Amino acid sequence: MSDFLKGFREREYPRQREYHYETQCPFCSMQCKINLDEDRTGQKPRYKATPLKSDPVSEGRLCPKGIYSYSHAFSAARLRTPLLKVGETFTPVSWEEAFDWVKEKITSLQKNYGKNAMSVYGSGALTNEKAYLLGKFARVAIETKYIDYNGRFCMSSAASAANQAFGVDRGMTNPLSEIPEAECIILAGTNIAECQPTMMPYFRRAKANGCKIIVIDPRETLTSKIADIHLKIKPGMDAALVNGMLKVIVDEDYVNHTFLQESVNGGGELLAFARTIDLNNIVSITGVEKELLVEAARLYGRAKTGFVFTARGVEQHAKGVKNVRNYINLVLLTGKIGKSGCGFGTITGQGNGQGGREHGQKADQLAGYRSIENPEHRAHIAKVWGIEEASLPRKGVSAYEMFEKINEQEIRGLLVLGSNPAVSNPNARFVKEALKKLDFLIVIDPLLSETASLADLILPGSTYLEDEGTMTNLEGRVILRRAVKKLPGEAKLDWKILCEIASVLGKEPYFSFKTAEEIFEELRLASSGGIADYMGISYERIEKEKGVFWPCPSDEHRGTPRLFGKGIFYHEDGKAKVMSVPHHFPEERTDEEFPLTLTTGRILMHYQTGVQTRTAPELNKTSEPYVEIHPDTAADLGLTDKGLARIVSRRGEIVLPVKFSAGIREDTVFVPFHWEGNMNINQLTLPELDPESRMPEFKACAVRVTTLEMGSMENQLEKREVLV
Ligand SMILES: Nc1nc2c(c(=O)[nH]1)N[C@H]1C(S)=C(S)[C@@H](COP(=O)(O)OP(=O)(O)OC[C@H]3O[C@@H](n4cnc5c(=O)[nH]c(N)nc54)[C@H](O)[C@@H]3O)O[C@H]1N2
Ligand SMILES: Nc1nc2c(c(=O)[nH]1)N[C@H]1C(S)=C(S)[C@@H](COP(=O)(O)OP(=O)(O)OC[C@H]3O[C@@H](n4cnc5c(=O)[nH]c(N)nc54)[C@H](O)[C@@H]3O)O[C@H]1N2
Ligand code: SF4
Ligand SMILES: [Mo]
Repeated sequence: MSDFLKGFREREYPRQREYHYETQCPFCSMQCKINLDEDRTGQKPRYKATPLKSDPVSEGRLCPKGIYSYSHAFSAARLRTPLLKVGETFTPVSWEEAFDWVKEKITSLQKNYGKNAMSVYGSGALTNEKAYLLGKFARVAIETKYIDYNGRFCMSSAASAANQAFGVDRGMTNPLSEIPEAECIILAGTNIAECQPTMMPYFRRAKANGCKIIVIDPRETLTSKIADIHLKIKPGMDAALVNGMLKVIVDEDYVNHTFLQESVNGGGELLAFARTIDLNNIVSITGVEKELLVEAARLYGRAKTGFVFTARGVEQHAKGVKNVRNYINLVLLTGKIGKSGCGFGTITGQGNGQGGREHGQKADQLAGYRSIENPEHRAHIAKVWGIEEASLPRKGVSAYEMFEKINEQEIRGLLVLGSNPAVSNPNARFVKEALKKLDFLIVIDPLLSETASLADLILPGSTYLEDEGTMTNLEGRVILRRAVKKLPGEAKLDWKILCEIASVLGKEPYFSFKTAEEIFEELRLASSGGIADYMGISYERIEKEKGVFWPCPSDEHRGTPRLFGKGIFYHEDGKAKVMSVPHHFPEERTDEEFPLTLTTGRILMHYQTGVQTRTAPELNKTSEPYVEIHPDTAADLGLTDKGLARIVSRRGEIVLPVKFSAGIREDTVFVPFHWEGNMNINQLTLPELDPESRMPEFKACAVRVTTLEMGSMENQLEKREVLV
């Protein structure tokens, strides 16, 4: 029996009334292991999730999303048959009809408009096997250059910055177990207590050992509660704030000169730049207190060990890459890397945000973190796939830019797997309108997301309980999730759907996989010799060793829990790079008409666009959409706590209940992005993209907040017409 079938415990005991599933939470990058019990006797609560004590990552903890993560998988809302839109309504069809439809549509589209008229959109929620397969599917089955994924909105700025500075992009340079060894930790734009809650005890342990924690965030959050210093920064001003810290570190000489000389390029220039910084100017443009900034720089500068962690607060900006480069400058200038308790990390977001960005669903990338424009890399992958190198497409465009191409009708067909782009893209109104222009949209999803509701064909896919495969967590540890539950109705495994579409398109020989493990075996070969080298990682090893850290180039290799030992980096000369980052401001500055800065993010109880977590009544109960605003700002605007406010940007407007918080900056408002339709805050966000990573500016745009009676866009337009 194959490992895949062995995973089907339910199938092995068909008449059982109590079921036990060993799985892991599908949501964030911690990937906590779960024991899920299902009772069909009616004598106990139907589902009960408990943590797995032996899990070295979660150490036996689960957050509320993990506890209720069975909700969407067992939900009555699960899609059970393919659904074809006939007129305005979805009609159930057989898989045979669905595949015939797909074949006809893709073939005739490409005949009329060329191969690149069809496009593919993936996700960091997918297993490594599916992410890899989707990259191959786009290039070999569809033969298109247009593939990208939701990770573009997630990890791309940090990925570019780490590649530039270190020559490799692995979220954390060290395992979680080293966090308690640090004397000082900087948490910049990362709300770990709500977004990776089971990670918090590592920081509490550090604190108990005397570690000082510095939080950099425009708001007080559950995470900032553990801070010794909270720098309440103006959104978008991280690069400037770090320049202030660099100034103190250089002037007071906490620089590790030996390390800088031996292991880093660009040190001299950065030191000279830091000396020119005017601290008073930094204080006025970042909105933080000078004493606190200086104290934070001293704490980090003087500490013998330390970490800097960033997340989307720093990265989701039109200059997100430069922001992260500056945080990495802090690490390299003080030499706090490559040793125990010393390093850098971008806190990975999605369950497989890490692996999802390594194996080829990015527009410019092939498996093993290879480049699609590099002749040697192309040749390696072409050989593994058994195709001609010349037939491999070149690089495409980033996620949001795909929707621009859809709007221009250069792209006319789209297949989405594991994402809800109609809601998660910036400037969502534009994106929705663009989607409506497509000749056809195919969505593979277990649930009816807003994007799926716009589709011409929905294919019922799988959830984490049914689907086997590996996920790479925030530490770079590759872990295995077994399939434990049968699919509902006629739903199919995602990877089987891709293989069957490939087969009807005549590409069966390249997609004849029988199990997820077979896909992984090919991924190992494809990644071999690449930067993200998985060659030495097997399902058997992962289970035996409770995960293996990449790079792991051979069976004998032990894996790499900590990167950059002995100060050796991944650039050809073995050195890391620092660079000076002059100050910059958000792309859209506030003005009289739009005087406040809107920043967006997450809350504990919901996950992303909420499609999955909204199926859990327990999570819904405690969380409604809202706009967080300082009471003084609200008073000036005539707003009351729990009353309604209208929020208007240059791209759209939205009405939300008000939530007072004395912990947020007075010039800033915060809205979580977990809701669809007219509650979707992305109707307001700015599609300005980072020139290097193509990350949109989700974390800062100019808005006006008013009572309902005032300031609607229509009023504004009327006013303008009167003026004209
Ligand atoms: N509960 C929950 N957990 C999740 C998710 C979820 O949807 N819900 N999603 C997962 C995913 S995909 C991701 S990417 C991660 C995201 O994890 P995080 O990045 O930690 O989450 P966010 O809330 O997007 O942003 C973090 C913080 O950045 C702050 N911030 C805003 N603007 C700025 C700024 O200009 N500078 C600085 N320094 N800070 C700023 C916000 O106030 C916020 O507290 O979470 C993962 N975990
Ligand atoms: N304003 C604002 N916008 C943001 C962000 C922000 O901070 N602010 N953050 C951005 C970030 S970091 C991210 S990661 C994106 C996330 O954005 P999305 O990826 O669009 O959001 P999700 O809600 O995770 O959508 C996942 C969809 O895929 C389905 N799905 C999940 N797992 C699987 C699977 O295994 N198979 C199949 N077939 N389907 C599956 C779910 O049912 C759901 O419909 O949003 C981005 N958008
Ligand atoms: S959401 Fe993250 S922290 Fe919470 S249980 Fe799931 S994997 Fe663990
Ligand atoms: Mo993300």
